[in-house]
Parts: sequence; C-alpha cells; structure tokens
Amino acid sequence: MSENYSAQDIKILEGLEAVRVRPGMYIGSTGVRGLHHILWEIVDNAVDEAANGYADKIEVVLYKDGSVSVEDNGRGIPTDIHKDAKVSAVEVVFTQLHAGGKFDNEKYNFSGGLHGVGASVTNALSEWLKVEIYKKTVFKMEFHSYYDPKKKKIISGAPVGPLEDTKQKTDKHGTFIRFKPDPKVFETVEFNLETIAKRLRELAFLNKGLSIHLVDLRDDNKFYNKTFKYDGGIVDYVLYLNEGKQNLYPLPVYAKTERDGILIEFAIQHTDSFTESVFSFVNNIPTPEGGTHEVGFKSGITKVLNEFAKSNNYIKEKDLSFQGEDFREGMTAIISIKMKNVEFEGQTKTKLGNPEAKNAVESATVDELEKLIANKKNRPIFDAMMKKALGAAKARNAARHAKELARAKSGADATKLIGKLASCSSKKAELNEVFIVEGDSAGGSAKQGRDRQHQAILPLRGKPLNAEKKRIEEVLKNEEIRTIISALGTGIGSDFNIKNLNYNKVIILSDADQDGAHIRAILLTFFFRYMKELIQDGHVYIGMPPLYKVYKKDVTVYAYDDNDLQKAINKVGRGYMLQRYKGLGEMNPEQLWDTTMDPQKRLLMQVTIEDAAEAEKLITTLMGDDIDGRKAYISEHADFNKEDTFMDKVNV
Ligand code: 0RA
Repeated sequence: MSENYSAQDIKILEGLEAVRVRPGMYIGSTGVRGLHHILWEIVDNAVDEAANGYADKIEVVLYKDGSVSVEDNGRGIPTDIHKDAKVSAVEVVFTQLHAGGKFDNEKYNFSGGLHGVGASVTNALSEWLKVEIYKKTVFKMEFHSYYDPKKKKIISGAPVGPLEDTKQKTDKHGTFIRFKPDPKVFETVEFNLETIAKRLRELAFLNKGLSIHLVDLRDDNKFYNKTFKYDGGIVDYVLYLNEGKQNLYPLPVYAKTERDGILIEFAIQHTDSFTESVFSFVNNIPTPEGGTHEVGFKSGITKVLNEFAKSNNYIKEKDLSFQGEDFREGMTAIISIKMKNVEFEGQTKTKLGNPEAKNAVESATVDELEKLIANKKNRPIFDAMMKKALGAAKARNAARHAKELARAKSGADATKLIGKLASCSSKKAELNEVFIVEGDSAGGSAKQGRDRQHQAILPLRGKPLNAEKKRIEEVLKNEEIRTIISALGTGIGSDFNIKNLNYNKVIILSDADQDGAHIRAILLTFFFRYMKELIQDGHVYIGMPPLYKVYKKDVTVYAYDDNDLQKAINKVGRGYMLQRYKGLGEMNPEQLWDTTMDPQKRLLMQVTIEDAAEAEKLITTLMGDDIDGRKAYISEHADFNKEDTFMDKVNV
C-alpha cells in the first residue's frame, strides 16, 4: 500500500504536491481547457513516439466513469530501474516533474512544446492513473491520490506499489495509460468529444500515415468511433481546408526538407477565393500568432515568386509591382516544423520566437520552391499563381482609394457614416457595449429601451455584404459594413488595432429565424475575416431574444427555447396566454430591455474560436458557394453543438 511505500518516494511526491497546490501554473487553468491539457500531455507522448518512427497507431477511449485512455504501439516506456532515482523509469515518468528531459537523446528529441509539462502533471491531477506496458510481457503500475487524515492533506499521484511484471505473455508492444481527472481539482471533468476529435484529426494530418482511433463509450445511445489517418499528411490537410472552394490547380505544392537541424514541411494550394489562410505549427503545436517560422515561410514565397515573375516578364504595366500579400490571395497553406528548444512568445504563448527558425525556413522554402519551378511539369501551377497574383495586385492598386475611405476615423465622412449610430454617453470603452440590431423597427425599440449611459445602438437596414465572396474593396463599398467599422473604431485587416475599440462588448441582435441567422453569419464572417482579434479576445456576443411570452393578468414569464416554454407555462399556471415572437420588432422598448438588453437578466452567448483552421473551414463551408458541402457539414455537426463555440453561433 502507498502508506508504507518507500520513504524516498515521499520526497519525490513533493513535486506533485506543488502541482496540486497551483495547478494553473502547470496547465493554465482548472477549467475545461486545463482538463483537456492533461489529456494532451499523454497524447503528445504517444505522438512523439510515432513521430520518431516507433509507433503508427494510437487509440484514445473515453469511458463512462469519466476516465480516458491513450494507447500507442511504440516501444513502451522503459521498465528498467532508473540509475539516479533507484526506481523504475516508469515511476520516474509519472512522479517527477519534467521527467521527459531525462530521456533526452538524439532519437527522442523534438518533444516538449507548449504542453511538455509531462505525464507526472496528469498523474498529480488525477484521482487515479493506471499504466500498462507491453514488452513481451505485460507490466503494470498504478497511482492514486487520496486524503491522508494523519497529515491532513491530499497525497497526489502516489504509487500504489512498484512496477510489476505480471509475466503474462503478450505479442503487443507499446504503452497504455488510463486516468481519471480528479473532480476536486477541475471545475468540470466532462471531456468534450468535439474538442478531442478536432485535435486528433489535426495530429493525424500533421503526422502522415499515423492512425488515430477515437472511441467514446460514455453514452450507450450514442456510440462514437472514428479513425483519423491521412496518408497524404499536410497535403491532405490543405485539400480538406479547401473542400468546397474552387482550386486553381488540382494538387497542393508540397516539400519536406531539413535545414540547420530543423525539419520543415509545407503544402500550398491556391483557390479562387480572396482570403489568405496560412496555418503554422511547431512540433505539432498550432501557432495561431505566427512567429519566426511563418515570417520565413512567407518571405521565402515572396522572394521566389517575385523572381519568377520578373524572369518571365509577368508584369507589363509600368506602375504595377507585386507585394507579398498578392501572392497569398486565395492561398491555403500549412507550414509545419520540428525543432529543439522551442521558445514561445506572444499574448497566448502561441508565437514562435526562435530567431534561427526564420532563416532556416526562408532558405528552405526558397530552395524547395525553386526546385519545383525548375520541373517543367509544374509550370501550369506557377502560371496559375501568377495570374492570381496579378489580379490581386491590380485590384490593390485600384482600391487604394476605397481603403483610405474606410481608414478615415474622423472628419465629415465618418460623421456621415455613423449618423445611424445612437452612441452612449459614457466615454469608458471598457464599460460600454454596442448592439448591432437587425431592422429599423427593432433598432428604434432598442434605442428607447436601452441604458443610455453604456449602451449604443446600431440598427442595420439591409443585409450586410457577405465578406466571404468579395475582395475587401467590394466589402468596403457596403454601407452597413462601413458603418460598423466606423462605430467600432478599430480599423480592419492590417490596420486593425484593438486599443481603439470603442466598446467592450459587441452584441449582435437578430431575429430567431432564417434571415436573422443569415445576418448573424454574415457579421461573424466579416469579423472573422477582417477583425479576427475582436473574436479572439472575446468581445463578440450573440444576444438571445426570447421566443415566447407566457402571461396572465399580473405575471409574465419569457421562454428562450422550447424547453423553457414548458417551464414557463408551469410557472404561470392555469389560464395562461401565449405569444410567440416572430421578430425583435414585435417587442416594445420595455420588453426588449427586460428580456434581451438588461445586463442583469439577459442571455448572451460569447463567440469563441478554439481552433483557427476549423473555424476557417466552417466559414468557407457555411458562407461559400458549395451548397452540398454546407448541408453535409450542418447535418454532421447537428447534434454535438452544445458547447459554446463558434460552431453553434453560426447556426445557419
Ligand atoms: C524513452 C525511451 C523509450 C521509450 C519511451 C521514452 C516512450 C515513452 C512513452 C510515453 C508514452 N508512450 C511512450 N512510448 C515510449 C525507449 C525504451 C526502450 O527502448 O526500451
């Protein structure tokens, strides 16, 4: 039993105790993110084993009891006695912080990134953890956390006994780890299937040929079982992201190479869209804030394509020249690198800081693209890129004027634009909110019903333009869009500056019908394309007007969905009357305030983007031309949309 397990262990366990005391220091938070973090620690180890060529299968299983397991078919965690620690290496892995580094050798090198706090942190924050190692025989070890009444404290991740060789023969090789997150640590211990599926799919794309099997056994009525395996790796990833778009050449351009000890892999494909979608990764970890590798990649592309354009006389006009952004119009690309000693920077520590990565990636990108250009067979691809970039450069030239218009933050022009805005009296942006309201009549009610000090109202007359299908110049011609830009104050695209945001909350208020959903989707698409930080920083909300009013003489209860309705009816009791709201316009100012705008009572949904690539794909699918794709996407995602993510907000 743990109580009489060797004294030396107790010392080691002090590390795990520190993790219990300050979990946030190790896993960021004890919310749903932190919960998944301790799973990623275990998954990362298995993926490392695969990335180093020792495993090609991983299975993740979610169980009814709240536990989760990760199995790989790799070499198995070493079972021998660790020289310094004098206990098994397995025990070291699960009880010593950062034990990953103990195995630092040439073969096991690219591990440890954003996660990288080690399996011991997962153990420390679990009720129990069981490990099995398959190496000719089955080895087993178990850890648990429990309250020690003598010491009056919780002992975390203590071995129940030493590593045991059960002597049971096995043909398998690899590692199986199952653990149950401790509800005493986490605010929620319910794993999110969608979050896990997305990350595992991403990992499967990033690790060509790796088969990742996900099984959810939690609900008898909803058995889920899916295998992610992509023999094309990041080429498949780019094709997946471009599904439903019109490509300009059928197969992505792809290269894989090594430079200065950094493994570099990229895939590029252009479509006829106008947006740039570059997704970068370091050691399988997404870097949505970019960093040196992304900078090097982009400048490599610009150099090669500029050179190609010059030597083939693509530019005939005198006053025309290419800029890097022209080559990236309609470009979907993945740049994935693997390197040692990564340093992350930025607000969310998702930006690569290593300076050496810039030159390595840039020169590798130049060399690899030049090789591809030299191959005559690829000529149509690079011709297509030139044609696309020419269109972009010409439009950019012609559009300078339109852009300048949108940049105007003061002066007569802006005043005219924001004429429709009923602003609030407070000048403190952090306390203020703006409601973007569908329709003039609802806008009128909102203006009358609001808290004038802190709530501004911006009524939308027509439908704003769908930003997905147009170049920025077209988008900016749309008056509704220009009004929104002026009102928010931040500017857009490369001019965007969150510091100039006039309102802490931007609340979209549209009807609970098809049209309302469409307007919501259009606005979210616009924010996503041109003000991404607004969403990333959590400023965008969806207001939730009620669908029903249930009332009798002196009682009124509002219901926000059909479930709510039954409750409301029960509350009001016999002889109730029912009104179904078809639109915001049917509510008078007081009702609108009571149900939808009053910060004390209203229901708001915050719009979040957990995963940039998936959000990107979602926008393309929902707002693009491919109707079949849209239907398929909606039906596939129809019933696990309960989480408060971008997904269920764009409820088209
Ligand atoms: C270091 C060395 C060896 C294997 C591993 C680490 C390893 C760790 C994990 C964690 C999850 N799955 C894993 N698979 C392997 C080599 C061991 C040997 O050659 O005996």
